[in-house]
Amino acid sequence: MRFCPYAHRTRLVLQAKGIRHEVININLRNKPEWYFTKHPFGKIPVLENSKCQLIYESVIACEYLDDAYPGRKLYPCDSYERARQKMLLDLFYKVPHLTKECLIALRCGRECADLKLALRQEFCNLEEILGYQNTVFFGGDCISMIDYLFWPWFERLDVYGIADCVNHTPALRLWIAAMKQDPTVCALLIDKNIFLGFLNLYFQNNPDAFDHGLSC
Ligand SMILES: N[C@@H](CCC(=O)N[C@@H](CS)C(=O)NCC(=O)O)C(=O)O
Repeated sequence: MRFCPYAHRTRLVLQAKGIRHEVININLRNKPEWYFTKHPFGKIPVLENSKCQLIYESVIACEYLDDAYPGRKLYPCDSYERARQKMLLDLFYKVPHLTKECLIALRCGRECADLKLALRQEFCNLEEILGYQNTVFFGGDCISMIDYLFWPWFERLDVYGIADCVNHTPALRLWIAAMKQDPTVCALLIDKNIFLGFLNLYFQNNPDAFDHGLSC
């Protein structure tokens, strides 16, 4: 849970909106039976509200939180701007898969030049959008939902060993720098050593990988 980019999205929104919550981490290599009563396939994240209603799929969960709770609205109120953020999200759909495949290839000592090339292409597309809009963030000059929905994969570039994939996208690098200044992003930054420790254990198939860095 602590290392899952999809769960990270929902935690960003909970934090940005100041929603009081409790996080329950699941060991994905040893899922508790009860968890399947929360999600049919035992995937994370799942939100459970005070009425015991369950919401899964990170993008849906984030939108639900934005709609159902007070605090600053992360999606724009304007219908077109909201639709535009969803179109941007659609453009992003290859990034989670490509970053994961790059990580697996690097960790398994496999060639990943083609995967990195494909990822760079996706980043060039995002770069073009920032250049065309001439804004720091994807939704404009202020951080908004789309930035939080993208962020977890960019935070992971370094620990995954693929930070060089943004070398040729200066606007995207400026966006990353701006994101790192955001109090919500800062509050949830994952300690690099703990993350690397998790990845080492995970790729050794160690069942305790998901508990790495937790104190009893
Ligand atoms: N589309 C889902 C993806 C969630 C997902 O794949 N989560 C991974 C962890 S990063 C998971 O639950 N894996 C465990 C499994 O597949 O059994 C979302 O956006 O929430």
